[in-house]
Amino acid sequence: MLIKTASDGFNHSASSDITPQRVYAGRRDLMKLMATGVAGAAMASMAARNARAQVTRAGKLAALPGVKSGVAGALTMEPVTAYKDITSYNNFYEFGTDKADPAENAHTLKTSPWSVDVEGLIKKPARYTLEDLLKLSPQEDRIYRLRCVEGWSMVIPWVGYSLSELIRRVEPLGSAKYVEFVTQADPKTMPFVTSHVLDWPYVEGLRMDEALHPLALLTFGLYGEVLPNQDGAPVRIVVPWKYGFKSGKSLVKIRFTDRQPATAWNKAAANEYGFYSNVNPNVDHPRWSQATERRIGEGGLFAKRRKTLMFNGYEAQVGQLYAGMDLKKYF
Ligand SMILES: Nc1nc2c(c(=O)[nH]1)N[C@H]1C(S)=C(S)[C@@H](COP(=O)(O)O)O[C@H]1N2
Ligand SMILES: [Mo]
Repeated sequence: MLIKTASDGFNHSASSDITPQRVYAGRRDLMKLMATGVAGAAMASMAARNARAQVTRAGKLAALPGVKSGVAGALTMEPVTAYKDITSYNNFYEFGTDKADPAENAHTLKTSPWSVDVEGLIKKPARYTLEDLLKLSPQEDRIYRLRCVEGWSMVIPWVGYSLSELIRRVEPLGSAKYVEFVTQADPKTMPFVTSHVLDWPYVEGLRMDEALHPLALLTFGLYGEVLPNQDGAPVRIVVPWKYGFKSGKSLVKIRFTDRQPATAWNKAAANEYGFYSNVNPNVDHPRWSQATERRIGEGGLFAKRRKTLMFNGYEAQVGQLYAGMDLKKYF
């Protein structure tokens, strides 16, 4: 059975045994290429074509075009989630806990002027203005899956560059083992930071080698435009192989430390949200399974849940970072 929607030519059914013709033809070509050893490059160029075909600017905010990313795993063949869904179904508790709250309330966030303090165990601590950061390295298109710990996912065309570009420039000391990300907590512009749902500011963290992994993205835009406020304007982190809450929004400070940072969700419920929080279908949340996910935008008749992939599908790229670790203990 072949199901093709007229609008985009992609099959929105969750069932992977139904193959859209376009992709199938590509796969046959790929089989031939496997033999010649250039399958990786072929896959990358197919994914890049897929990206160009699907991602047109929303025409709502300032343009922020990216160049094609050379980072393995930065693009995907999967259909991209609609701009409307990406910008109206959000978690950004500083603006409320309902999915619709951030889109409704985040207009009060003041994103200019903006700066990010980079400090701690580094040779070159500095305050970077947003303008400094925007031009520090070429902006790239990166289409990543985002898997929320709640059991839903999206495919988002981000614009940014590897966080490692910034880390390199500040020259971490040998003693720097972790990176802490502190996000904005301004009660004047963020109505819910007066609530006690979390211990503000929203803090996240990575181990140094995770932060240096080329997939970890310092993110300034989506759909070829600057970030909408509800998605973490003007700059956020995106760590695609981890649950969405590791990707802190509206970043104001990056601190290099020798100790594992105390993170917001870990402080709120340590038994439910570990420091690592790698996407892992084999480790359930204490209150629900993590084996499957609902792809936002896949509604209607064929809306089947998708199988959640190890490391959110980025195992080939990041699995090595966790070699030998007990992922049930370090969840
Ligand atoms: N500062 C801040 N960052 C945050 C959150 C938050 O509440 N506050 N929510 C996280 C969660 S749970 C998810 S799933 C993602 C959602 O990103 P999106 O709304 O852009 O899709 O942002 C993460 N970053
Ligand atoms: Mo989330």
